[in-house]
Amino acid sequence: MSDLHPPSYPHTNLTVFGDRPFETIGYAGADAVILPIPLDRTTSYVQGTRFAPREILAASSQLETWDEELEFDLEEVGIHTLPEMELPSEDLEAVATEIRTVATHVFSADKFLIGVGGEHSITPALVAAAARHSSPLHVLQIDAHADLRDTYLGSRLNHACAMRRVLETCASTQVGIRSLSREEAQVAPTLQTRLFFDTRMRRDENWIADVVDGLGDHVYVTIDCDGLDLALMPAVGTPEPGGLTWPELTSLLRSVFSARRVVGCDIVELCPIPGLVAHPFLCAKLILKILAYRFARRDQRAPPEGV
Ligand SMILES: [Mn+2]
Repeated sequence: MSDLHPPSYPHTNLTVFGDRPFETIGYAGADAVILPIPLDRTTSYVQGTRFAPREILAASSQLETWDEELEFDLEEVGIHTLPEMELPSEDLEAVATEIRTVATHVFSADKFLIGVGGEHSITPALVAAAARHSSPLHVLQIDAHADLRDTYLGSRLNHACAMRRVLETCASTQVGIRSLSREEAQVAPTLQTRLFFDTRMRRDENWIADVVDGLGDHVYVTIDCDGLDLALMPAVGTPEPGGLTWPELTSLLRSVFSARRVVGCDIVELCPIPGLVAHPFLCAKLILKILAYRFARRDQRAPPEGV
């Protein structure tokens, strides 16, 4: 069932992606919908993910609409930014239900959803909504952490359990992993997931092709900011040395979007450092690249030979 009206839910501020040059269209005509979800409940080391959506949207006003890599103007894409969710103060089950309801509304209207977190606990609800619309779904996770714990600090909905919950919905591929517990390492081979450890990616120059080959037809991409090189992205609550460079991340995404139908994505775990705009800007630019890879013509999207 498709609904041309935007989902209705409690919300706080409304800052739109890219400011006015991008906001050319209302919800009904939008190809892509941005949903700010400022969840900051189970972050285990440093808190601050609640500030990420508004910082990312504020930074996005500085973006150019022209993508030089694909020679594509983002003004050709109908982008609609929904207001920032005001999440229920009760338990995380209520939060997950609210996120799943809103996301289901958007996916049912056949729109490409970009969830802007917030902590990683938002992902299972977004994936559950995406899987109802596009099945079978496959999740590609970019992250330093495997997030495969069954419970953490007494909760199954903790951000350290995000991928374990995702695997209750669909299979996954995990990229950039360099931090996991012994319990996670032992259980991983029994789960429907493929792990690409950061150390393997350093040794295997064909890792991007291997990642893409193993994906299903319909893909959801979840990007935890700590999957990136710590030197590039220190604004995270649980930092880990190593990680993907910007060219590695964008090459991977370009290949995935070129080869598969990506139905939605999220960017999570940014923990802005006061006074430093580089990290929210990186996330805003990442959204721009994702939109270009998703909506440029197929012949523009294909990576150059040999990449
Ligand atoms: Mn992580």
